[in-house]
Amino acid sequence: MPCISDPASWPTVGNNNVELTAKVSDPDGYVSAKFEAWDHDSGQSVLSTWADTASGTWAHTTLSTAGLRDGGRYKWHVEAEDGVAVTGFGRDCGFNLDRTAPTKPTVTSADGHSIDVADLPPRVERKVRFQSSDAFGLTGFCYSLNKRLPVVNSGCGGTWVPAGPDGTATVTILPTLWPTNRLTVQATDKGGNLSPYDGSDGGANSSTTLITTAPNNYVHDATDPGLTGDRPGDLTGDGQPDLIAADTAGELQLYTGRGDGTYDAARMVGKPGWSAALVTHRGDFASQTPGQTRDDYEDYLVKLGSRLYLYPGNGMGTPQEDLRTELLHPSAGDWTAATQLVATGNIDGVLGDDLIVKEGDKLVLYSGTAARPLATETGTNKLKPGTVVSASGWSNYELLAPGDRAGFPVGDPMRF
Ligand SMILES: [Ca+2]
Ligand SMILES: [Ca+2]
Ligand SMILES: [Ca+2]
Ligand SMILES: [Ca+2]
Repeated sequence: MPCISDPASWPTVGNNNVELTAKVSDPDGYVSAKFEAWDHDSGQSVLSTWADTASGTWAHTTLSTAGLRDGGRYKWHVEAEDGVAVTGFGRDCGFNLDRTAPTKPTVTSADGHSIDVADLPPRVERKVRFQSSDAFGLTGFCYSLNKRLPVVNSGCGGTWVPAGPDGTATVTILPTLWPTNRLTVQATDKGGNLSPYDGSDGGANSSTTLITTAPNNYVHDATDPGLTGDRPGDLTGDGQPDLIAADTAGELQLYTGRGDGTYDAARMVGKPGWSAALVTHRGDFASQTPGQTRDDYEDYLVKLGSRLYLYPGNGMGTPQEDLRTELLHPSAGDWTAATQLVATGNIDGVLGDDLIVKEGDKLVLYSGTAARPLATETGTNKLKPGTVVSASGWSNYELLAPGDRAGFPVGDPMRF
């Protein structure tokens, strides 16, 4: 611990012991450092000890904080002795001892819009302010939106923001859910103590605030009669179809469509791990919200290795990796034979978006359901047997997902 004399800048320690250090020197080469520590308020001594060291090096000793007073202020100093002469004590240093957690953070709006009244729709950035208080001050807040914040002993399992001297921080969040988004916030003080949080979504120690949203804005036009969610192929909610692909580094890249056949520069929406992935999107097969089967945002069907996964989209172009579910092949052990996936939207005329898979030489249609997920055997993630729509002759053809490019005819998968 460095020697800090100004009480306003004293370090604060929590449950760890304190390592006191001092650089001491003596022309004779051998030196002993005498450490003393005491309770600043009562004057009671809590340490008096010697530590030998070579001249010019750091002497150190450990002060156990086990018997020290929570909320106490302590001081310490050092002098050097060589058995003949003493230097006299150097300046007094200090520290605070803090084992008391900061208060549970409050979350308030910082953008003039209410967070608990349906005011703004999802997919609009919001500014919110965190506030907590602590006797010795905060280092910051760890927060997570619509994802459980891991309960950890140290470090932040979510997003970290430092706290100002007033115990607040203002952050920008992007709620994507309707009607509620769960924002979990935990404060950390300078002693490393964490505000109450038990990992739950309710109860006294949930530390979760609901961010309420108004119904979504969907971009529709006269060509979309009856459409209820984002337009087919649109992953970002702007009404234009987008492209997505894994690159050679294994990152998943989103190319946002401009609507004129061109695309914005790639934006990474998946960290490395997508090497050789087959990715398709066109349709709503799942929801980000537990208990719902659809959310009107496009989702991602992905073949990774020999397995097929469904990733809910967040309406902003990012697949929700922590919410993915594996879809099992109805008969084969895995999806090794699948060489292409094409989400087609509703192609079989039966309510629900569908998936066509090129398996070897044939095309197989896996149908969706009125509730939106692909049809599965009851109580499992195993898809119901698909319909072979073409038994042979497809191994040398590439399927194109309709709508993947602006102006491309929408309809049956095409050979070319
Ligand atoms: Ca504290
Ligand atoms: Ca788009
Ligand atoms: Ca969805
Ligand atoms: Ca269908």
